[in-house]
Amino acid sequence: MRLILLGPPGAGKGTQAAHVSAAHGVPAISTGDIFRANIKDETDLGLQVKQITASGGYVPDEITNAIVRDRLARPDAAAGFLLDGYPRTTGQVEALDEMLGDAGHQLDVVVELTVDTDEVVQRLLARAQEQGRADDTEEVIRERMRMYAEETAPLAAHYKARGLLRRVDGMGSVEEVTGRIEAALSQVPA
Ligand code: B4P
Repeated sequence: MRLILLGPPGAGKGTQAAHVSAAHGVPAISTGDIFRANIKDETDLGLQVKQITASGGYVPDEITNAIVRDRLARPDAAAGFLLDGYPRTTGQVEALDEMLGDAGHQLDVVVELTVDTDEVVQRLLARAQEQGRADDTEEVIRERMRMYAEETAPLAAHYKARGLLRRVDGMGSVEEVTGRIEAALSQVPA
């Protein structure tokens, strides 16, 4: 299965990606996790993206696309993958189409998690208390929401036009949302 998980910050992408990855035996590839690991290890990439992610902006497409291209070329992604947090811009959609085309692959489904704005802010502020992520302050959360509405939300229409989009209600418990995602995936033609 080749799947994209779309949704605003705090929609539960990271949480659900772990479930789908385990249930379907595909690697979950999160650009946000890759950036955070590089920031923690103080790599050149980490130093480049630290300020951008801390302020809620988007890392430039050239950098992000190169990372995903390398990751998708690894053997464990040959039979399928789940992309969490990528693509986020139209430039990334185009780059991904090219990457998959080169490999003779096509996407199977794009799942968009929908969640109320107030719920998203509550979830991220709760995470700030538990994990202390640099970009989980109220001001930065609002900037991430703005970036999402401006740059990423329009991608759903693009995938809808291609017949790939499944909208899933992301409100409720983690288990309820997982159940809805699995129901949506069961309708995807094999
Ligand atoms: P991400 O790591 O992708 O951050 P995010 O969109 O904010 O999603 P996140 O994973 O945090 O939230 P989730 O919904 O899983 O990106 C971080 C930054 O990296 C970006 O802002 C950007 O700067 C940069 N970046 C990443 N990808 C990029 C790209 N492609 N292009 C350019 N820049 C890029 O989880 C939210 C919380 O909700 C969790 O704490 C979870 O425990 C909780 N939760 C989940 N489901 C719940 C439920 N049902 N009920 C209650 N709580 C729930």
